[in-house]
Amino acid sequence: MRRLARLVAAATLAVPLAAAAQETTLRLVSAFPENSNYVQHLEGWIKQFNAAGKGLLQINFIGGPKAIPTFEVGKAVSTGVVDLAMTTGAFYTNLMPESDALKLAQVSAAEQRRNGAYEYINQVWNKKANLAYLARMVEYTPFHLYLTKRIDKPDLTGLKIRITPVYRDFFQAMNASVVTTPPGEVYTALERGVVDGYGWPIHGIFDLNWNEKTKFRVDPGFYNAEVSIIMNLDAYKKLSARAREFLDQQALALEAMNDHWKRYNEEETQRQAQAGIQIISFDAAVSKQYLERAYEVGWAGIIKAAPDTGPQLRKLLSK
Ligand code: 173
Repeated sequence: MRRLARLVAAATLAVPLAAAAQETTLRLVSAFPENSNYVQHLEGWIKQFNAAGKGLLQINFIGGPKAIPTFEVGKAVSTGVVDLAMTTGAFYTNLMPESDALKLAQVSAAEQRRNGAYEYINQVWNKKANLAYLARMVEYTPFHLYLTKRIDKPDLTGLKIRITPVYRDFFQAMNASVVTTPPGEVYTALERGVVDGYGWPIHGIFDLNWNEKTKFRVDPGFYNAEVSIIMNLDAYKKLSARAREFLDQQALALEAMNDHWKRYNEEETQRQAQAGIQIISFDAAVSKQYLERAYEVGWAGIIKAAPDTGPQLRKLLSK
């Protein structure tokens, strides 16, 4: 009996082990905190990815900035410490300054696949940072300036504002003094009065309780918030043709969900109003100047830092 039980155990073990030998598991980290809506969106995708990819390809979600700090995630993917990341270009400008250009896109991710932008992005990302650019999972989302103090014109003289590279050139052009922090440090900076405001998309300020410290939102919003999935290029090339095809399909499916943000942004805008966050807006002429200035200094910054690729990115990403 005991020998039979052992034989049965060995036989049932042998099958999953054989299957596991065919299956590749990719390690993924998030540069955004684990309690952000981005991670929620990501986890829904990973769940169906793993269900569909059984026996072929799986994703193991390692965690957020506690695993790898926000501004070190790009390097970790580039060097193969992890295979995949959910991050944004502003977080890996230390690898390639033009990564931050994706925020300036005025054409959709779907259009970027049609007009050659996606291909060009991959060429540049491959060559400069050993990265494959798989999919854009956030778009249709403006950034805003949020404040604890009122302003009546686009002049931030005397104000200290939390930034990432996304906002640096624009806020500095309005005379702000700036301090760079990852998302995970915004609440403490607000609480301690270290900053008088911050840049962030129209959605997500409730995820980390910033609403508690936010009095004003400046309209209009500007740019096009980008969150994407990037992959270590060697890990991508090492996949079997079948696994790579599956991954590409799944990436496309993630990107195809982006209409979600249109609805979500409307809900979040209402939620901000209900929370008593007041809107600061300017007259039509000043608003127009505000937006034009945002793009003008945004592209100038990219082209200065990356004169070799900036102009072509501008051509492919602008309307
Ligand atoms: O941290 C940020 O403000 C930032 O750069 C960003 C970029 C894309 C989406 C959300 C935040």
